[in-house]
Parts: sequence; structure tokens; C-alpha cells
Amino acid sequence: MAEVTFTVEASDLKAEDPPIQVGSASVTINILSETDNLIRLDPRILIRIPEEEPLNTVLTTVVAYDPENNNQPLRDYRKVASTDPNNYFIVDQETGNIRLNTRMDYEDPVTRQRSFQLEAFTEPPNPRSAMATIIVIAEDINDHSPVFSREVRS
Ligand SMILES: [Ca+2]
Ligand SMILES: [Ca+2]
Repeated sequence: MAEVTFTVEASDLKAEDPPIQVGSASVTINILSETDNLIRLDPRILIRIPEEEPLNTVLTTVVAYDPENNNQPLRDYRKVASTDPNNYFIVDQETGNIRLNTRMDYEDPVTRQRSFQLEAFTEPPNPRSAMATIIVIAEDINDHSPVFSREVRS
């Protein structure tokens, strides 16, 4: 959305004695153009999965819609590479499928939660885009054998 601010000034030209009375006000208007229909994409997508899911597990399918194209789903999804330098996740460019490419371990604070950014694009020649943050949280499963301390009787 474009925003324009300008100042309107009103002068009282009929005032008999100088100085002329002047009043001013700042006016801001928002200009809506045809290309300001924002792409519909949830900006924050939270995914909860059990820890230790196998690689290639499909976590979710992100879908963005374009109000300027009859709300058709977009067909170009890209991970912002710098937000996932170790390639923990794989994004299918055409479908928006997100797959797991790492081990997520609830017991390890470093791998318990991970996030990255994904950008969805409209078609060329003048693609518009929208960004979403994908947050993946591993939930605890009972994957550790319990350790019992031995009871010693005397
Ligand atoms: Ca674990
Ligand atoms: Ca566990």
C-alpha cells in the first residue's frame, strides 16, 4: 500500500491586518492500487511433530493464494536459504511440500525447535511474493530407556 502525506494550508485572505491568518494540517492518505491485493499466506506456520521422525517425513504443505488471480494457489515456493544453512528442511518448489531432512531430538535443546523462512511467488513476468516463518517443534516421545538405580538391601 502506498502512502502519501501532504500539508493543506488555509489562508484567511479577508483578514484586514497582516499577518494573514494561516492554518495548516497534515493529511495522510493511503492509495490502494490493483496490485495491492496481498498474497494470502499465513505469516507464521507452527508445526508440531513427534521427535525422531524419519528423514523425508512430510511436515506440511504450505499453500498461498493470489487474490489477483481468482485466488488461485501459487506454484512457486522457495526456502530462504540463509535461514536454513544446514538444510534441515526441504521445500518442494511447485507444491509447497515441506519435508524433514534432519533428526529432531526433544532431549537436545538445540534440535528441539527449528525454524526457517519460506517465500511464495506469483507467476512471472512481474512476480510478487509473500514470506512465512515456518517453526517446527519436536514433541517428546518416550524414546529413552528409563534408568533405575539399583536398590541395595543389607
Ligand atoms: Ca530423543
Ligand atoms: Ca524423548
